[in-house]
Amino acid sequence: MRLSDANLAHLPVTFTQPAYDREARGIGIVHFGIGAFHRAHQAVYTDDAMAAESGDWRILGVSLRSGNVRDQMRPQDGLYALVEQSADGSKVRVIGSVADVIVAAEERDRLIAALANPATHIVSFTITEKGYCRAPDGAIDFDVADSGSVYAYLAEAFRQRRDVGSPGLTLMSCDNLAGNGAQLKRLMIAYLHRHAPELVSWFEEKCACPSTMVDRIVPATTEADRTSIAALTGLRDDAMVVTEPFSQWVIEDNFAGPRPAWEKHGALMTSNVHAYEEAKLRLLNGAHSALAYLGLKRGHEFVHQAIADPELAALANTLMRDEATGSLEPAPGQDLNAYADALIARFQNPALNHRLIQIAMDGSQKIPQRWLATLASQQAKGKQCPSILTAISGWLCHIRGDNGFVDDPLAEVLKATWAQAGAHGISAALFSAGGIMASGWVPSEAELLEIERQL
Ligand code: NAI
Ligand code: CS2
Repeated sequence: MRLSDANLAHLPVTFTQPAYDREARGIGIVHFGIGAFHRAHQAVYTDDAMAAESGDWRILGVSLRSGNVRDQMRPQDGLYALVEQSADGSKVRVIGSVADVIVAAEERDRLIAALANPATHIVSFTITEKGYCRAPDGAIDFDVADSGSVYAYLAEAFRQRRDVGSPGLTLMSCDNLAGNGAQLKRLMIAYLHRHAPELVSWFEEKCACPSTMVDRIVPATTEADRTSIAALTGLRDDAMVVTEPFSQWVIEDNFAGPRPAWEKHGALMTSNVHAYEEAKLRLLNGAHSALAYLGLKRGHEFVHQAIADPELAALANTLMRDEATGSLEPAPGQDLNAYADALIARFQNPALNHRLIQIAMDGSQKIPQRWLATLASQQAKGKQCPSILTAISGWLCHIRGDNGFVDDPLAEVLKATWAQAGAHGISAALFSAGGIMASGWVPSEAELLEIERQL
């Protein structure tokens, strides 16, 4: 038996179920990239908001790549279990905020109609760092953007909304990018300038792109997870997600129209997302990536194993408490040392099997905001970051293929650079001026040698 509206009654009473009439609620949000994170984060805040008050805030999920999630969720009427796991055990609830999932290329008309529908107020994204089609210098890469990215669908919807006088949309990025809202706006305008210049002023006037800081650790779901939930519920659930008890969402209070009252359910609305975002990207994600590459190098598989390794624990602590913290201007009341304590505890969660190889993915898209920003800021203060240099050497080993397949949009370029530069030139070839990873950080000769000494 499969989880579905009809089978909800079969669930143990201890499992929280959607506390509203799902069929009576309309779609108000279109979400691109309905992966595991969205289902454990934004969809949960939205489920809470709909349980507490009226409002048509159901979510139409959109996949730009495969039909997997559609095929997992549609037979379940969009329902799925959220399993919070910690050393104290697991807590299960069923989420009802997702109405359906479509594959963009297969249901283009339905997608455009949903985006153009005046009842749709918010378009949100968790399409990964690479989904925004940025070139290494941050500009839009039209080779990628013109092959089935989000931008074309949005442009068509803008046209239809403008032509009938419908209100603008809020485009809300929920990806781990620095200034994610501002980046999305800049890239969308660049796309419109090339493909629909007549829509630029409408977009700028009518639409909003708030930045957000998003945080909840959500490992990719495994077959073992699905087997255990089926044993627990007696129902098959292919769309379930596993996560930790902790969740945080900081949202810039900049919307083009109405929105769910997420702030009544734990989200923080603020005019200053920046400080939260930078701290999270440089401390949590910075340490995550270091643990990923160095942990794999030392034979670990999961985050909780890597953080239990005394050498890596020491490195993660130095990276967070000295190097990253030293590069930041904390917001009033933001205690970064206490934050680092909490992050270590979250990394240690023994019940969360977060694979290092999952975090190791897309390093070329992640390292700039996780490490290079810290290096540049500390360099401006005349300081070095030995832990990040060690982590960089771990990444270089990873892109060399030491851990097997390299899942990265720039994998071929990185591999070719390795082949050309070799161990005594690779870091300069990548990070020095003109390199594909060049940034505000200008590595010194000593730093380059230190990285290569550790390869
Ligand atoms: P996932 O692998 O479950 O889902 C990724 C989604 O992005 C899928 O829907 C996929 O189709 C789509 N996607 C991938 N590459 C794309 C591309 N080039 N263009 C358009 N769509 C693309 O991953 P998950 O866990 O949902 O993470 C997605 C993003 O969410 C992360 O990259 C990160 O920015 C953010 N995030 C994830 C957290 C986590 O712990 N998993 C926590 C905080 C943020
Ligand atoms: C991880 C993040 O895969 C990764 O890159 O570092 O997804 C991390 O789990 C989240 O940002 C936590 O909020």
